[in-house]
Amino acid sequence: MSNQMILRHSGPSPFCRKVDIVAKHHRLVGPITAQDVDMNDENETLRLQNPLGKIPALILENGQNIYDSQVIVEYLEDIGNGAALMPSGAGRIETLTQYALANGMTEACLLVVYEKRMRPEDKYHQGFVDYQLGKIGRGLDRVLSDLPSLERLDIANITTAVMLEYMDLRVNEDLRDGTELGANRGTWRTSHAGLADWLAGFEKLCPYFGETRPY
Ligand SMILES: N[C@@H](CCC(=O)N[C@@H](CS)C(=O)NCC(=O)O)C(=O)O
Repeated sequence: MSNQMILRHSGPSPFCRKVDIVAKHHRLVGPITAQDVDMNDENETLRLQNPLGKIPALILENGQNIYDSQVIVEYLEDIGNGAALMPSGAGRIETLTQYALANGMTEACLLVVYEKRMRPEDKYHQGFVDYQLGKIGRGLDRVLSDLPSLERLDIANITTAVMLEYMDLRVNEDLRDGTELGANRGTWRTSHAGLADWLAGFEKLCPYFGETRPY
């Protein structure tokens, strides 16, 4: 039995970045050792730790494995020292819904990326990508019309900010081809310019955002 928790993760993963920010906020970085995952390795122990083979997964001191990121966030919130990030009281359901939207948009972004990364080129299915891009586009509209509060750090504004920068990193919803962006940052910054202002405000609120940026 180790007295360290082990976080199976990868730097660019948006779900891992969300967990990293929550761990920093709750001053839990010390007791957590981050361990990179090789997704292409069939013998990767992650597949035993989390049968879904997804990151993040957290191995507790007693050997128990917990996943997915939403459960890990709840766990860190239970044992952490920082102010609560999960909502309570008035507005709780609204904040949880904003959190669910940002998580769902992140899942859709990943499906766009995986369609390119995991499928042979001749099997690339533009209709499927467009279906995911529809979710992302409508989601951006909704985030803009129902901006997560920046009064204090919470799980909705963290997850939304991480999702937007993941789009900068990997997805350009206007190119409609699922390509990785490189220098060409996400066109959401022009199509939904108000979100760029919101993100700048979030960065001022969250000291861990820059520290966890994977690029
Ligand atoms: N719902 C999961 C999603 C996690 C997820 O999809 N992680 C990606 C990396 S960002 C992954 O591990 N993908 C590998 C796979 O889908 O097999 C969570 O919130 O943790």
